[in-house]
Amino acid sequence: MLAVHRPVGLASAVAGPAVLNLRYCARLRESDNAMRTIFSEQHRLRDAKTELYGGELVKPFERPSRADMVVEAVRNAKLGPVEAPEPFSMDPVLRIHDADFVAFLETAWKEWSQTGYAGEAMASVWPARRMQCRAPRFIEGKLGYYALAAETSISEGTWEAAVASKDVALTGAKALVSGESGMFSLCRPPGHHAARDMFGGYCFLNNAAIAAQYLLDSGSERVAILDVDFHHGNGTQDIFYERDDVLFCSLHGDPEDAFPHFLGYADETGLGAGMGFNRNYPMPPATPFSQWREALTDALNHIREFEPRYLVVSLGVDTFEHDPISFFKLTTPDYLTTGELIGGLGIPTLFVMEGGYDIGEVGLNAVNVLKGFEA
Ligand code: 5XA
Ligand code: ZN
Repeated sequence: MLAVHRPVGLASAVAGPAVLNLRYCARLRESDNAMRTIFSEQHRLRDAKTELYGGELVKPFERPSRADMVVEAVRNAKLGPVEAPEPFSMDPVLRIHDADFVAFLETAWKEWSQTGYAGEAMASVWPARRMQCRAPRFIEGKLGYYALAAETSISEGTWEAAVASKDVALTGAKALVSGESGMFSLCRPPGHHAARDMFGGYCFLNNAAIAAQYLLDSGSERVAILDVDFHHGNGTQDIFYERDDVLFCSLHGDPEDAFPHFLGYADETGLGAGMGFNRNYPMPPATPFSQWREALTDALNHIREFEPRYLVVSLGVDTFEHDPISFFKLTTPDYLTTGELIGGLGIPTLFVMEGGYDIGEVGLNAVNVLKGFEA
């Protein structure tokens, strides 16, 4: 990618005295190319035992080994250093999520386990059409009020893992502000389905949205979010739908056929000031890379025209041909091309991990995007 935004320290060192130690220069160039990965061991605290899938309670597809496979692939590929996140306060979270929703997430497991229920906390009743849309007192009702889907249980440690995951995103964002040109926030649990006041689709706090808002709050006028996860980023769309400072582009399985079903159609283009700043690219079952790439190219053109200071990529690799819960046909080499195309924008970019459930390949596919970006 274009070296648009070199870390300040390196820039001044490179422009330093005329006589330079060549080995030192080579090391500088190496580390300049290395992409830093932010990763928290705390992700393992999110280790639910059950997911509602096909009418059965199964072992969740979104499991700790996913992130472990990705960080192993990062290390094997020698992509760059793997660093722990720094802790942030809840202020950046509250810029995106409602306080009552955040309080609910924080206490949901305790409230649920105190009832004496044997299983994990899952929504089973909703404020459906013509019912009252308000949060009741009892945890069963609260779950239905704040959940957008039933598959995602809240288990012990979920809140702590979600908090660490947003720190992973924010640490990556902070590094961009300090001058990095590309960062990988290996978030888990993922975030792009989480709306202002809803969890579901394995997501609790919207890491990408929190990072994007942090980048804006750090003094940039415009930030773009490109969501390449197989599923529509309904939460991110919902959060920024009426705003013109964030362009949201999402490539995903057609909601006629794919989760989350009730958002992600092409005619959702934004509202009010946000009109024209939301672009959805729904695609049908068995979509091959050739077709997906056309959508990506179009989205990248819109991002280029928007001239954002930063780009946040919701990086899901459940577009993979062998993903167990999705239906696109991307192959492992396609992820390299994807990274190269994104890198061609020359915009400082934060990659935020979202989905991808082929445990054997999730690491290689994610790392291929990052390697392509760096190429
Ligand atoms: O990106 N979102 C996901 O991968 C989760 C989909 C959940 C489907 N029940
Ligand atoms: Zn997904």
